[in-house]
Amino acid sequence: MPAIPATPYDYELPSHPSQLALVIIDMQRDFLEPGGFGEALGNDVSRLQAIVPTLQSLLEAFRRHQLTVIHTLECHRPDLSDCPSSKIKRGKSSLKIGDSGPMGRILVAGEPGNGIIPALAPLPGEIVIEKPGKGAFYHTPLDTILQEKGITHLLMTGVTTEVCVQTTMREANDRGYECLMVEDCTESYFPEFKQATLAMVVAQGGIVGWTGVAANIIAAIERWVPQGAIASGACNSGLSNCPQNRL
Ligand code: TIU
Repeated sequence: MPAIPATPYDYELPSHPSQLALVIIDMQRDFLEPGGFGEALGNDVSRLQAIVPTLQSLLEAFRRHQLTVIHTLECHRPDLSDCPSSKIKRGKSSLKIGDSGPMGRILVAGEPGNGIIPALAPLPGEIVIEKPGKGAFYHTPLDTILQEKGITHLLMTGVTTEVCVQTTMREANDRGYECLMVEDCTESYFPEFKQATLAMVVAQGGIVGWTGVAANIIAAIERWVPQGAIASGACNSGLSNCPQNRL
């Protein structure tokens, strides 16, 4: 089986390309642009932009070869019935979840600020998971979808490294998925937390999984699936945000 150079050792790809998915966590305006949830929490959101071109290249490689792509959004229903009061109350910001900000209501599904940034907007056929928690498996159909599609290997990307990306990777690892965190396709508001997360994932012989870089993954995919693999078409709307694919 082809393998990707990785830490703590090579990451073996599955026996068939249909068993691999790219998971893009929460690349939303709420986290990457001023006026959203990330800034309301007191963060400098500008530093998350750095990964966008590299993540675009990885996404394009997956699209070119018709491999499975899964986007997630952290969001809540407009009535906030899926948001624990502890999450609303947490922090000292004057702008809380559900409040109106410059990009609409903070972290509420369907608001302009809650959408995925245009550079990474989902295409028809790509899976979009709306999640109320930090982990993408909590109160979502993600595990069922992965099982139904026979997916065993996940490449983890997105923001923020130590919050939603790491939580999701740990959830996936406990469920038996072989996960690799893509170092240059994930970012944190705190560079030291990103480095710490990468280190703790691979410690103890890969206790949570692997880390690797996008260029090595793209090169491996180009060698592995030159003809393209599996299309997961479910949405024929032609709309770039493909809302009916949201799960
Ligand atoms: N605050 C922070 O770093 N992250 C989040 O609240 N959500 C995600 O990581 N997506």
